[in-house]
Amino acid sequence: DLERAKDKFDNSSRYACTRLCPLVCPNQGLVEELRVMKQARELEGEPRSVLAYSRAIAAIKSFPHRITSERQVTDLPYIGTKIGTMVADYIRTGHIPEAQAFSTSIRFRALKELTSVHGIGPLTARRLYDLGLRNITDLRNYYGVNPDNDSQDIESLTPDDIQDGKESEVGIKAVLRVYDDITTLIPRAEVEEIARCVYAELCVVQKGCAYTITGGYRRGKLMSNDVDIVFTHPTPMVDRGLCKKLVERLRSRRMVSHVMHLSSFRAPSALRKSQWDTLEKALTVFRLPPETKFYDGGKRIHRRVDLIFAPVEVYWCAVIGWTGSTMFERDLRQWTKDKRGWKFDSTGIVKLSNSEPVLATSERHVFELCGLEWIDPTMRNA
Ligand code: TTP
Ligand code: MN
Ligand code: MN
Ligand code: MN
Repeated sequence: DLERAKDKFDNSSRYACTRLCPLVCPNQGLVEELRVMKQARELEGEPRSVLAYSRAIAAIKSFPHRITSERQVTDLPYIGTKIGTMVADYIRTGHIPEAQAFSTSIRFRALKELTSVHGIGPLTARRLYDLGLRNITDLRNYYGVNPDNDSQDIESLTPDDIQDGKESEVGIKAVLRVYDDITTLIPRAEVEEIARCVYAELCVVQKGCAYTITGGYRRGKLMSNDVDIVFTHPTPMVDRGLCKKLVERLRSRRMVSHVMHLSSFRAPSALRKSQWDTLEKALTVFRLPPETKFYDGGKRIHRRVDLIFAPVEVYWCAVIGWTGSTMFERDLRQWTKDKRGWKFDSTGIVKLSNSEPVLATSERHVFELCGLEWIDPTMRNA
């Protein structure tokens, strides 16, 4: 079946949303080396170069055979002479020299560790690096934070801390306290248990909701960095304000310990800064209640859990938008604009000519409307 499906896809297409892209590809070692190059550019603030590497990596991930000569990749999109040379080096030596240099560089390793804290981006990391900070221990000293190990205590954030779009030093300190926990990968069974548990609490707040676990989990990752859940309610408008109510419920039940970001519903506006702004969402730190079986050495691990609420009319767009991968999403937006003249994002599809919404009744329906062959979530790992 998959073999047949492969014939429908052209792995030299420039749009990642028209290629099959497995989680692990036949050229995974090469991909890992190129990811180091990409991350180095990210950390040094070179977005154009980051995008070039992202595209090349996505193209290589769709190539179904082990690459044994540079000629095999020259027909792939986004592989120019520079990356072509890196591929040739990799074929010859099993490494990309520049990537090896970054991997062992003190600056690269420090910036990588500093940006592994949610809320610290490359710019802040470079500033902290210049102040002499190199690792998590340095950060904890700098911000005056102790790791929180016993932590049956819930971080008390005042209602003022959960305002629209607020991300601050409060957030960084909170993350540093639970850093060891939230950098521990989450197995699939625990992802599912967390979703069940959150849903049970949601049912208390509002009956009849539906949800899909999205993110890397849905793309087939065995271990996830966080849990992403998209919710809706079949009755229009009933979803409105639910996100905040759910978070308050979870806080009162001592399951949500930190709210890193909360945004409530806002009417679509030409002024909105990013496409994600109009869905209600909460980026939280969560712990399963004591009666559940997921313990680590007798202690419940804090997990990052993202809760997203979508109106029923755009639920499937939200599910696709939050399933990823980021490169898949990027090219899906581009494809829909180029081929349909529509704007796609997780808040829905609209015709660019007259702002008319295009409604979809299922995930497959979104693909059909956009003129795309169906791609299983596990093949969206561009
Ligand atoms: P992430 O949770 O950041 O990443 P992931 O689930 O692919 O992998 P992991 O958590 O294991 O590291 O993002 C999930 C998807 O949600 C991502 O593919 C794109 C989308 N997304 C948004 O729509 N808006 C956002 O602000 C972010 C961070 C992600
Ligand atoms: Mn995720
Ligand atoms: Mn992530
Ligand atoms: Mn997430």
